[in-house]
Amino acid sequence: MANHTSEAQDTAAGHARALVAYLAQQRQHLAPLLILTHDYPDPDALAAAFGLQHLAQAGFGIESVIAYGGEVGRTENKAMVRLLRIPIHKVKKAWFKKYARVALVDTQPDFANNPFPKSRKATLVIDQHAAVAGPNAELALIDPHCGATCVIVAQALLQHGLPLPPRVATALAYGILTDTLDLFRAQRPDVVQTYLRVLHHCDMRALARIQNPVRSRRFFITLGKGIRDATLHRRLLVSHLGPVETPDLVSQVAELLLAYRRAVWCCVTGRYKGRLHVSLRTTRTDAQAGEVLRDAFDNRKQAGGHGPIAGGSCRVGAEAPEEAWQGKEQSLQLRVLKRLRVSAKVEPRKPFVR
Ligand SMILES: [Mn+2]
Repeated sequence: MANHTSEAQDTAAGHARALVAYLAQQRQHLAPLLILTHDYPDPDALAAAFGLQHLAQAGFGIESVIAYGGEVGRTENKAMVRLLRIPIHKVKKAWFKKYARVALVDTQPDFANNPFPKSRKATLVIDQHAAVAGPNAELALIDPHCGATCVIVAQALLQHGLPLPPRVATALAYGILTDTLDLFRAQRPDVVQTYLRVLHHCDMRALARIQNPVRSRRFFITLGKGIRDATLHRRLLVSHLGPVETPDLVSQVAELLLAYRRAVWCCVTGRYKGRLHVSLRTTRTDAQAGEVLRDAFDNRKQAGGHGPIAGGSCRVGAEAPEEAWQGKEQSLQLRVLKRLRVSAKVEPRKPFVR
């Protein structure tokens, strides 16, 4: 089959049509399909995978398995998987031999945030992140303006006219909400319309429980450290969490700290299993945080993002001495400061310590 990459358009409808047509045409050849999310999957990735699995199975009789690398870290995401009974599995290396057909959602074959073998061609790619090069896939549906990857899948489900089970609808609604900051970042009317159509089928009680989960003591200990450690360099708030229970805490703390009235940018790091995880957030909706963070890494492929959201990680080594960790944290911080043109002469201060 020829390579085919659809261009971004005014609505996700074209992509949704292409997805439905592809599944219909290839239905005899796609099973068993491995649906792969990015590592440490977020609600959008989980919803896109769950929605695609339902569309493939209920619409076309295509069996599939959902897999992810890393962990489901955030308390909200764990609640989402548990309450909506999303059948996800930790990916095993052998599965890339076992499954001839692999669909990537919310990520792309050459991105560093998934374990897909870089030399291999994917069957299907559905993503909202701008592609540096055309993804190596039989069908690539890339839409950088759709708000959330699961919007493409949701539109395909609605177009096909399948009944939307509450579990799937709830996942899709939550995926759209989290990736668009409660629709604030929904750039197109069709994103909001898709959300409203999906919301109609939601389990609102489950949605509320996912959005307001009970949290562990460890969460508050890490949050406390993040607050105490935070330093303000002009409009950039930086905090190094040290060892974290899950890398997802890094982005979560970054999002919480960004609410500080004097912060326009927030950069948070955390150490986890030999890697330094970094999250960068900004209140500037027109900013390209991914570009800023990529410039701060030795290897640009270790970071990525969309709009005001960026994340990345690099190896330091589980046995590395404290100085090595601190050195990496400081060099990253310096590069972000420089990239955001914050003068090194500005005296940083700790805004949350008396
Ligand atoms: Mn996404």
